[in-house]
Amino acid sequence: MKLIASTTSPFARKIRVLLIEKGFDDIEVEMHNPWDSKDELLALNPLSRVPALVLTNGVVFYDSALIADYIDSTMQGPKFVPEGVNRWIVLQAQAHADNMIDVGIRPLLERRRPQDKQVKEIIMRDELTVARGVGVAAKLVKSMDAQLNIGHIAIACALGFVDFRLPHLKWRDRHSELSAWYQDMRLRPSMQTTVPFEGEPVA
Ligand SMILES: N[C@@H](CCC(=O)N[C@@H](CS)C(=O)NCC(=O)O)C(=O)O
Repeated sequence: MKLIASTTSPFARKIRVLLIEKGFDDIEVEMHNPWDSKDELLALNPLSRVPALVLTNGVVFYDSALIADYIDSTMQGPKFVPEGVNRWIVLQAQAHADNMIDVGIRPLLERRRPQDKQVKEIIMRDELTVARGVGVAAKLVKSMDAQLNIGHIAIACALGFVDFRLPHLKWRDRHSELSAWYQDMRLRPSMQTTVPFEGEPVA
């Protein structure tokens, strides 16, 4: 089995953290820059996105929620997607975090365009949405059982993304409880070994 990731992708980070928390820190992780759309990545995921999980039989899964579910359902170790009512709360937390990142990537891409072509309204609207999303994430963390689950991991990776890409949002100023929770999450070895960085290749 091999995980296709990038050094910066928060979605790939979620899967890397999950694997480490489950005790599979020796799974091969291959870094690609999805924005380059090189043939090696396209052969695995024609949509040119990370993460993708390559199984030993050659089957490739992509979309981080599907990969997380597959890993949690089929691999040994503690469970991070609970059964019962909690399941839906936890999966909603994951969906919320993933959607926050989806929205947060847009102003990032907009800012990469030449300055005179950037649409400031798009940047402002999307950043405001992310800021609101952090507020909802704070409520979701409070609503979940304390035992670590995929919702916690997803929210932590989304906050890591905001710190990395949108630090000017200064979310800690408005969410002290979430900030304290995230401080504990950040210190977990799984989070420490997956801190995003602009390396070679980047995404
Ligand atoms: N819904 C997907 C989103 C994956 C995604 O957007 N990955 C980004 C990196 S953070 C990517 O590969 N972007 C390249 C592109 O969209 O062309 C998931 O959860 O895996």
